[in-house]
Amino acid sequence: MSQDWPRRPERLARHYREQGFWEDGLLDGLLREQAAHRPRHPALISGGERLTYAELDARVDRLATGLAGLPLRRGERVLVQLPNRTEYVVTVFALSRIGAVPILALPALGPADLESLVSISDAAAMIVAPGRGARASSTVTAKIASAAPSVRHLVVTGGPGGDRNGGDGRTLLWDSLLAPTTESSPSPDAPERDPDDLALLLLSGGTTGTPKLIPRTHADYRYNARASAEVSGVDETAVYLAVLPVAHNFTMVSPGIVGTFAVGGTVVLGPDPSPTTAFELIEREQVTISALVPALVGPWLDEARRSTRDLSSLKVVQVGGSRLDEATARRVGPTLDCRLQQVFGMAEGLNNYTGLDDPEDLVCTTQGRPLSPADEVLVVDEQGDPLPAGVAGELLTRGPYTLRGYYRAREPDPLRFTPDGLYRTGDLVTRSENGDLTVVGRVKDQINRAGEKIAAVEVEEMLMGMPGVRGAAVVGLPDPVLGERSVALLVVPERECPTRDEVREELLGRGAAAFKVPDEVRRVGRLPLTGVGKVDKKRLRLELTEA
Ligand code: OOB
Repeated sequence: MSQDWPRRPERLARHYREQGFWEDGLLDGLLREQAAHRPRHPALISGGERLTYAELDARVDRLATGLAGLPLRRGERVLVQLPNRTEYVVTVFALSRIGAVPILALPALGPADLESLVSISDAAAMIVAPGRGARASSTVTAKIASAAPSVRHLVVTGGPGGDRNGGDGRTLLWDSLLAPTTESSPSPDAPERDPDDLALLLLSGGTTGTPKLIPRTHADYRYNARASAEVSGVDETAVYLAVLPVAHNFTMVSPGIVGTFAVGGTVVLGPDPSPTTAFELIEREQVTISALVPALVGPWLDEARRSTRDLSSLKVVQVGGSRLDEATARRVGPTLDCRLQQVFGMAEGLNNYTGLDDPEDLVCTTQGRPLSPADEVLVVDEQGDPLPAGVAGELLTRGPYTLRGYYRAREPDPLRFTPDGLYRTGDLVTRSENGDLTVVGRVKDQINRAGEKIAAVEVEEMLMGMPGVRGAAVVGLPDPVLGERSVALLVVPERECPTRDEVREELLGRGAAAFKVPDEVRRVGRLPLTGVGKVDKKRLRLELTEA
């Protein structure tokens, strides 16, 4: 397996172990450990269901037994696309328990994305929720599963409105995989596993058409989780409310679900991110911490002024995923009567946090500092030379939980990694004398729409496929609500320019996720080009914002 992804050089790995950054445990071991320490402590609350650590751990065992019996084997990849429900948590930890590797797919991903994830990873199984409209109905998923030669099993969870059968008779029901509980039922024989093994594959925001998979190990993920819990003040008394999709790295590990389990706290899964749903849960479950993207902050603050819910248990609201503007940041603390914590993270690894005791100004104007003393960060100019404090440049990083290369990348990618193994984040930042980072933009060609990342090239390629389209460029423009809205510029010399509705139809028809449909479609005479003939996005953005 090890040739599928680059491990850390042995010298660094030893250093991370000796310094205590990497411990010996495995990802699912976190639950086992808590089930031993505090069996009756509430671990997971979702819908009407409340599971203690002992109950959650036992359910993970039951599913692990069922999955092992399929069979699924150590090291095999399994695509998981599930909503914020108990099944997601049980599935991820059960796969981990048998040494299989979950690929965490956000619910918003469309069939085209799922198809390429399955094909890059040769996934042996897909575990999905039943049909939700046209997007990824079981029928569509069943089609993907049967077309992909590697996929042996399609597992569908139960649930309201579920078309329980994919139509081909091969579909298994998630519930049917739960092995019966009997007093004597042994835990599944845990296969030999190593903390340095692959634990999860996460999805990169991506700047190219094909999605990239991020290899994360047991040791690196556990460290990310535990250290994040500490800087977020999460301990066994914490009640973490997950409102963002559970498959997002922010919700998983910063400190999220895994960080909360690492210290024996309680996780509450919110079925949707609306403030009314969230506030009801905060009041009922005495939630202490939650995590939002900037686009949700405004609606939360508005609702807080109207709402009669008691939110006094809330101590920390984390905001990350894209840039939070200072004015909104300043309203969070007073309106919700809690601490704001900005989180600047990436599924590739590096997490930055503002401190809970930092002065107000710092919390509202910076995106925090690296989580670990072992995180190396550099801010460099276009030649790769380090810049002094206060000067904006690209952020490069290397550390105990940051990847060294993507999963099954054909060759080392000099655009994303330096020869020394530093990850080029593509983020433009400034760093203060004290090491606080402020995100000022991106060098990579990606649009950050309300925290969802759109690779411009991918959308451009689809637009170029439309009749009469000779040139296409997609750029992000500042938007007060979305952070960035996506604008498609089309060169259509000889016929009517497609309308936004036509573009939407085309993209959805090609299986694209709805958030990738441009917010605006404009016709242009030509696109500005750089010296080497690439579309000059910098100039384009400038022209558009000045226009
Ligand atoms: C998180 O992870 P991803 O992988 O979806 O996106 C990472 C990218 C960063 O490279 C940066 O461009 C942007 O999202 N970003 C921010 C930000 N947090 C992320 N830009 C400005 N301000 C912030 N606070 O988005 C993610 C992963 C773990 C924790 C938090 C966020």
